[in-house]
Amino acid sequence: MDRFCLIAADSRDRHNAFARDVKAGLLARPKHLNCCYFYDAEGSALFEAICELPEYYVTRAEREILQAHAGAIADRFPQGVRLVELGSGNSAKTRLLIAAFLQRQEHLQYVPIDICRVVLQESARELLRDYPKLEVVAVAAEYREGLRHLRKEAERPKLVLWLGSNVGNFDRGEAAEFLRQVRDTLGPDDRLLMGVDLRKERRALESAYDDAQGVTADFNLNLLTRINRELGGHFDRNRFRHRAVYNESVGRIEMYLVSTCAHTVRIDALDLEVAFAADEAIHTENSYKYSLAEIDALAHAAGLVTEAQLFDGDRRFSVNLLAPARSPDALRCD
Ligand code: AVJ
Repeated sequence: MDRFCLIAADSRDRHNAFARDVKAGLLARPKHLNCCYFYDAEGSALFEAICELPEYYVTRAEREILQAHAGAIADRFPQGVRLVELGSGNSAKTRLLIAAFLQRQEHLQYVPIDICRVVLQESARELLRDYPKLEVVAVAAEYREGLRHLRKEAERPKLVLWLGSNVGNFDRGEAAEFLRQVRDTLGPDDRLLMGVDLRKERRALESAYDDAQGVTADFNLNLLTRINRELGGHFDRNRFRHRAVYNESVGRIEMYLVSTCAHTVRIDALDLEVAFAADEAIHTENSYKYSLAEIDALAHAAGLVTEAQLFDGDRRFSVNLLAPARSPDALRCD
């Protein structure tokens, strides 16, 4: 199929990185696991289920914004612009933008970058079926790898998408540093469209990350199942419970897997025995929330300026259109 191409990182390298990170994280105090490992095929499917939950307002709010503004966003770009998306997942909301651009230009190249190859392939198939004028260059890779891809093709006109408040998984300083690297791949007419979840009252946040049906708990616990399958782990999911708490002073949801009793877990491939005390937690995710001032500070620290800031009707979520700030050198030349 000549409208599709997949660029994938070496699966052996990724397996080794998983083994190394799990070992380091479970030997650390406090114990932690990197949230990028949530997204195996099962975890990605569970995340898609989260996006449909009544409590998880994030996806709905962002979709509402894109529905209202996709056309106006597309109007700002010249013919022939490409869409590059970091952490594209199933690209469901991106369809709104793809459709808007395809109403304005004959062809569109879309470059989804995601760590889950299964999801990339599946969603690319559906996109190509639904949009005959679309070309998909899928990149199965982590953000770091994705940045390398952006750098390689920096000079081609593009809109970079970073939706879903994926930025929330980074500490604030790391987020600024990552965004600065994204900015360095932007030409003067290129833009970044970034979805950022907003600070809000504790109750709404904590139920969004600890839903009544227990889908988020399953999503969190799936990390243990993945370790069992891929690394010969012997975790018993019944001995752990999901915990999500809003740490208001730093403005982030923290997710944990908490051991319900004192016990030891063997992981064969790591030749490791991990001891858990009763109530000992593994920290598995941070999801940072932003005030408007914090979004401003983030953009500024990354060398970006806000061209447009869009909200859903309840002002729970923001979509930010960001341009590279003109460097002092460029100003001097004018
Ligand atoms: C994909 C990182 C944006 O933080 O809201 C959802 C992941 N974790 N429920 C988020 C997630 C638990 C999600 N992000």
